[in-house]
Amino acid sequence: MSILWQARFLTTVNHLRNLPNLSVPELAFAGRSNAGKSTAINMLCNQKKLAFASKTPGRTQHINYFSIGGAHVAQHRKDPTNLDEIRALLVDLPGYGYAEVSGDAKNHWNELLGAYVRTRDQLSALILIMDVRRPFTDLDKRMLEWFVPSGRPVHCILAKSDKLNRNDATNALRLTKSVLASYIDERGQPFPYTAQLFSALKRVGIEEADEKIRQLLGLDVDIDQTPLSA
Ligand SMILES: Nc1nc2c(ncn2[C@@H]2O[C@H](COP(=O)(O)OP(=O)(O)OP(=O)(O)O)[C@@H](O)[C@H]2O)c(=O)[nH]1
Ligand SMILES: [Mg+2]
Repeated sequence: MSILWQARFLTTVNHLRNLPNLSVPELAFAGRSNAGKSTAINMLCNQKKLAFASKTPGRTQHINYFSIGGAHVAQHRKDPTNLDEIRALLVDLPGYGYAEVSGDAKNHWNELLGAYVRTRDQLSALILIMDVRRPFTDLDKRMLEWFVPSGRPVHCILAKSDKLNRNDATNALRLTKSVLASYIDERGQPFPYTAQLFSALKRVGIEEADEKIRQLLGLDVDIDQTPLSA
């Protein structure tokens, strides 16, 4: 059982000024509309309807926050949101590149997404979800480049790997890793960027993603094994 399974809906946000005022690390799932962000979050948190996944692109239209930690005690309390016990946050971002969104709404989201990934201090790392059949479209590169200056880790999840045969999926992973390796810092060093294949349908890559996310959020110690006093 992963600590991610404790995830609970916390809040939904439409403006940067309303982002939760907690200082715990947060990890955001970014990617094109329909890439599989909400589905991956549901799968990793082992809950069918935590994040709203749908066949209709553009389904996630706000920034949705899920909290991790505290749920095991919250069940026994009247007030389910025990902010002090939240250890980390998962963030489901609205997808980009959805053609049907009107100009004004598109600008609003682009600005919100760009400002969020460029300025959010608590954002410890980015999960970039891409359809394995179309890794690194221009919009994905733009998203990555907004985040590069932070120097923080990026983990690419190539979703829907069930849509390709093993050979083509492996090639997509190799291509993704070579794009990631092309980013170097001012000292010529590579950034902490990683990638993996993932399929919610065939349950491929769930353990790998779970382990990576717990590591990125500093949650690698299972809460049940944490000593009460250090
Ligand atoms: N075959 C297959 N389909 C998937 C997989 N993951 C997601 N899907 C499907 O892709 C569609 C979009 O999934 P969502 O999780 O809603 O995508 P999203 O990235 O959250 O989309 P937005 O909220 O619009 O940004 C749904 O019909 C899912 O069932 C997968 O691993 N394999
Ligand atoms: Mg979504």
